[in-house]
Formats: sequence, C-alpha cells, structure tokens
Amino acid sequence: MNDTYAGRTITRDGQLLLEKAEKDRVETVWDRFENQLPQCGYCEMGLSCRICVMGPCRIDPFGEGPQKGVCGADADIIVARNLCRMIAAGAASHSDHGRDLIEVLDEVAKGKAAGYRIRDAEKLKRVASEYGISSDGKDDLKIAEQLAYAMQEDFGTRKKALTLLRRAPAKRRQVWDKLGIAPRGIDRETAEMMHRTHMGVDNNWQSLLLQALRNALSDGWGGSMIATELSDILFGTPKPATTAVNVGVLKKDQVNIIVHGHNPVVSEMVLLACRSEDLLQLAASKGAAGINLAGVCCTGNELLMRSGVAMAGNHLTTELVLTTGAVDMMIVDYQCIMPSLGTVAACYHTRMVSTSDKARFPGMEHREFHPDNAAEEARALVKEAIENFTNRGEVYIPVEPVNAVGGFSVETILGALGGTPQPLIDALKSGTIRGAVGIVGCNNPRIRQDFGHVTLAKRLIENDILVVDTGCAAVATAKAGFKASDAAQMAGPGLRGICSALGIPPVLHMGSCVDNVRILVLASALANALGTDISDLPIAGAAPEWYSEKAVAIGAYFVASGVYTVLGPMPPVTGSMNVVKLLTEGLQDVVGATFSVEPDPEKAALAIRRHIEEKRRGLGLPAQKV
Ligand code: BF8
Ligand code: SF4
Repeated sequence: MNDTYAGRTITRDGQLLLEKAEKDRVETVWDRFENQLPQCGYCEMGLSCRICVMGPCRIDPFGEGPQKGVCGADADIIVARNLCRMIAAGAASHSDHGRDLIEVLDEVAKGKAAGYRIRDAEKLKRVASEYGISSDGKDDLKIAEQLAYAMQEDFGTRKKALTLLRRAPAKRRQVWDKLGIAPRGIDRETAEMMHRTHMGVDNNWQSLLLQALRNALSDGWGGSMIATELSDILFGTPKPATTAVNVGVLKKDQVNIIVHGHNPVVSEMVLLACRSEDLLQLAASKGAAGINLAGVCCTGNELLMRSGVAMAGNHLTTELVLTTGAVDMMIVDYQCIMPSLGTVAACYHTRMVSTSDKARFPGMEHREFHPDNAAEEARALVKEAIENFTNRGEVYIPVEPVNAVGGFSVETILGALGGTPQPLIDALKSGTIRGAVGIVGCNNPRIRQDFGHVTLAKRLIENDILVVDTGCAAVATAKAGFKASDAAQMAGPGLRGICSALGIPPVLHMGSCVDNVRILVLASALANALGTDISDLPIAGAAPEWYSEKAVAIGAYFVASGVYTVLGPMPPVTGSMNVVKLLTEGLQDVVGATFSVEPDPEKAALAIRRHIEEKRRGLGLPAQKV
C-alpha cells in the first residue's frame, strides 16, 4: 500500500479507494487540500477581514506592518468578529434545518404531507406539554398544529427566553441569566450576531464573544433541539438496532442508493420508497437482488439511528464511495456536500440528484422535494436508480462491512438503566465509570481520517470513561469496531462490566450533529439527579477532526452549557492572544468551562482524563492521579 494513502486515512476502505481514485484519475479532497498549501497565514490566524469594502484588511502578526484595518479595527476585534460570524453561520445552518422540520409537522397537521405522519405520538404530547400545550381532548394532528406554531415563535422576537431552556439545570439557567446570554429568539440571536459584526457596531471583543455564546445556545437549546425532537416525533425515537458500516455495505448484486446530507425529511421518504413492494419487483425485473439504501454523513446517521440503515462512510469518504462504481444514484439534501461530487460521479455511471430548494451543486440534476410531493418524488427517483443499475461498469467494493449497534437516544439510554439515571450515577459515584465524554464532529484533511476520533475513543474507554458520539465521529468509531456487539471487550474493567451487563457497546451512537442536543439533555438529567450544574459533572466534549462552522457552534454551546471541550484543529483565533486566553482560560470564571486545543489525540485523552478526575474530586468522589 502506498504510504500516501495510509497517511491520509486510517481506514482500509479509504486507502484502497484512494488507490482506485488515482487509477481512475479522480481528484479528491486530499489532492485539493495539498494544492492549497501553504494556506493563507493571515486567514489561519483570523487576522484578515473582508467585512466591508474599505477593506479587505489584514493585521501583521509580527507587529511590523499594519496593526489596524482601514476602519481602525485591531487584531482582537477582527479575530473576534470572524469567530462570531462562523458561529452565526453554524447556528443558522442547524436552526434552518430545524425550521424545515417544523414546516413538515405543520403540513402533516394540515393533511398536506402525504407519506409523513406522526410516528411517536407519546413524544409529541410530552414535547407539546413543555410548550404549555395541553393534549386533553385533542387528536394528534391538532396537537401537532399547535406545537408547530409554538415552535415557530421560538424562532422569532416575541419571547424573552427559548422554551426548551427550561430543560437545563436551574443553576445553569442562573449563569446564563446573570451574564445576559439566555437566548431569546433563534433567528434573533443570529441576526443580532450579524448586526453586531457589521462595521461600526460592536467593537468590544468580549461583548462580541458573549453574544456568540448566546447565539450558539440558541442553536443547542433551540434550533438543533427542535430539529431532533421533531425528527423523533415524525420518524420515531431511536432504539438500538444492529447495522453495518463502511464502503463494504454496498452490494454488487443490488441497486445501491446513497443518501447524503442532513435532513431526514428527504431520506426518510427515499427509505419508504426503497421498501415498497412494486419497486422491489421492478428491481428484480432488472436482475437486481434488491434495493440497498445506505447513508453517508448525518442524514445517514438519522436513518441508522431510527431504522438501522447501513452507513457507507463519513465526510472524507463521500467522494471515495463513488469511485466504487457501485452507486446507482446519490441523493443529496444540504450541508457538508462537497461541490466536487458531481465531477467525481461523472467518471462513473452514478446519477447525482439534489433535492433542496436551498442547495444546488454542479453536475447534479435538481429535483425539488417539498412535504407535499416528497413521497412521490422519492418513488420516482428510486425507480430511476433501478433503471440505472443496468448501466453499471466495473464495480470495486474492496472490504467487508463492520457490524455496529446504533440508536441510543436519551430515552433508550435511560430505559436501559431502568427509567432513571440513578444506575449511571451510582457507577460514576463508585468510580466503576469515571466519567463520560461526547466525541463529535467531522473529518478534516488536515488530520489522518478517523485517527483523532478512534485514538481518543480507544484511550477513553480503556480508562473506564463512557463515550457517546455523533456525526462523523460516530461513523469513525463504528468503522473501527467500537460499536460492535462484542466491543465491550475493548473497555477497561469497570466500563466493560457495565456494558456487558446491559448488552451495550462502550461507545454509544447518539445520532447526527443536530442530535448533539441529546448529549445536553442527558447531561442535564445527570446534573439534575445530582442537584448540581452541568459544569460540575465529570464529563467533557471533544471534536478531534472538526472542519465546519456548525462544529464551532456546537463547541460553543457545549462550553456555554458548562462542558469542557477539546478541539483537534486550531480555530482561526491565534491572531489575538486576548481571544485565545478568553476561550481557553477566561471562560472558566464566566461559564464554568473552557475550550482547549490539542491536535494529538493521545494528549487530548490525557487532558480529558485529568479534567474528569478533577471534577470527581470537586464532587467529593474517589479520584485518581492521571
Ligand atoms: O453535521 S460531523 S462533516 S456531516 S458538520 Fe458535516 Fe461535520 Fe460530518 Fe454532519 Ni456535523
Ligand atoms: Fe477593513 Fe474594517 Fe472593513 Fe474589516 S470592517 S474590511 S477591518 S475596514
């Protein structure tokens, strides 16, 4: 095996498909990354500004050239504004996804969304009651209509605080109130963030960053939380199910359809179509043994969590999966979809289809999905994918899939524990489990694919730290076998005993990136049961390979919620030592948690273990020296 491939990814399927890509002269994300080197140092440090057209401006980090932009903004202001705008974009992306689900719920309530229905009526009632909506004497559709309306109000300007903030422990809410960062409206905080970062508005780097925390909280406890809750209501609350992961999930003798993107609104309808009898018969008539639906990225995670649909890969696998020549159609919605995919697909027979009115891509056919036509459109596309099966050329599926268990919603985890967090708390108290860590986020060509996620997860579970993960991190650890039915063997003795007794893996798949809110809800349940704040718990977050603006928003709402969070790649902030110090030290006194940056996952594991032992000490629990 060529060393270059092994340097790019730790995954066997990735390495073999990189070889295939080179043979087929397909350019990948790694090639383009190398073509960009060296990347702009000013931008890497956050020291360039193009907010207005008196600029673009840049600050000389060596102190010899300009120290102010044309308007007079210094390094602190420019770095803070850039980070703020990343968070605003991330929060907007998640929250707009949440809004799309509200629209589906509303259309379901009005009988205009054939194919969709309420699948978890019990959760509908529970969430409605949190919004002050009584279910007495109302049918599900009436409740759904009222809930959709109430959730839309969370996006606006009529409220002093978002409804679901009430899920946070009382002590945490007091922290937010005292700082004035309890988010009011989901859209409002993003709009205000964009306003404050316009030239000549907020020029205090501290108050800018506080608003960024409020904006991030509007995502975590608002837009993303609504997205997750409504996805559960509309498509079912996840329960553990066995599935398979890596490129080996593609099947040579079946029609292979890949869904890519984030919103289950599209992929759930594709799944329905793939399971319909007449289309299965059509596939058989074309010589296919079946219709094989698999996911990549977060829409894949959504289907994996709820229906055990197989997962072909994470972010950096999205191009490579096409080089198998086995994908008859890839259907995308939005977010994290590389604009290169159409070009890659053009080398094979794969048909590429975009579906969202807000996301178009070169080399893709556009077939717009709306709640009222989605079921029908999905059927039409699956039919066309079947027709395309006969156009296949050579197929190369170089590996066997790995088995994995997914589907760990908070409801499932608490259910496995007998309905309360008490057994988990007892295990934490005794030290059988030392703590819990959420590993989240992406792949990034700066880091060998999956190396950060897998190394960190391995070290944590070996040391009796329960790992929950989401997004592309969750796919990475699944590919590495940490979610297999016998994965408890990889854990330290305490965690192994508990996982074996409960029949669960030591790394629990909690879903897509919007599902990071499940981690907030679980942390709140633990904090409430202990009568304490999230920031006192022996827990941490990590994003070892993050790349996206959404990941920055997630990191910021984790920290603002009191969760110490370790980032792999450095965010573009090193141009301002003031901003760096605030994020890595100063926030401790403000929100009781900080960011840390550590690209080496071995060192990140040590930092997290030390943090967990320190928190244990703080709670008066037995602690170890790390
Ligand atoms: O929302 S983990 S690369 S796919 S941003 Fe994207 Fe990152 Fe993957 Fe999911 Ni999340
Ligand atoms: Fe330059 Fe100021 Fe305009 Fe930014 S806002 S581009 S620093 S003049």
